Amino acid sequence: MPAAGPHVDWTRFKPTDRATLVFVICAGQILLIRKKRGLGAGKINGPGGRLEPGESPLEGAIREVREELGVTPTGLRDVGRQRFLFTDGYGIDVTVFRADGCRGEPRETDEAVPLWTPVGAIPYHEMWEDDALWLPHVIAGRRVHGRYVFEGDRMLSSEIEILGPPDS
Ligand code: 6U4
Repeated sequence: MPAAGPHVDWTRFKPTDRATLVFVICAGQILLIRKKRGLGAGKINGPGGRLEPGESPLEGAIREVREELGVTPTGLRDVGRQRFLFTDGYGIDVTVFRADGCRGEPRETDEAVPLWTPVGAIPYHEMWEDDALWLPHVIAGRRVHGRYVFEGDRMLSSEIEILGPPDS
């Protein structure tokens, strides 16, 4: 991973889209998905997606988990914000939530295949490159803010700030 990458003035960052990611973590397992379409199709990630107009991040997070896996996440806490700028100019600002459970049994949909995974066996090599930098902190109970530049699938630079535990 390069220590330095393209210089970006993040104070002027205007994302094309705002989105969410949700990691349900309970009983030593984390609920991941194999994404079937959209940005990052084929990769493993948490459920989530772009916000609809007028929707709050919390509302969008719950809606996306319902749409992608047919379950309702419970006990969501905001665990930070990850911002991504792609070299083609696309930008996405992602609010990340941790959830302590879900109502129902996750099932495969047109958008995703559910993968309950032991927290000690997360397949980072099949995920976006940035996840290995910040998801371990979320699992350990911390909040993390991050800013990344990508060229397609390749991470060119990263800056992360590790914060304390989420407000309860
Ligand atoms: P459609 O196909 O319009 O329903 P939607 O589910 O709204 O798609 P999607 O899935 O195409 O949105 O893209 C947004 C998702 O991609 C968000 O959940 C965040 C995720 N994402 C994008 N870049 C990422 C990255 N570098 N690392 C990461 N998640 C990323 O962990």
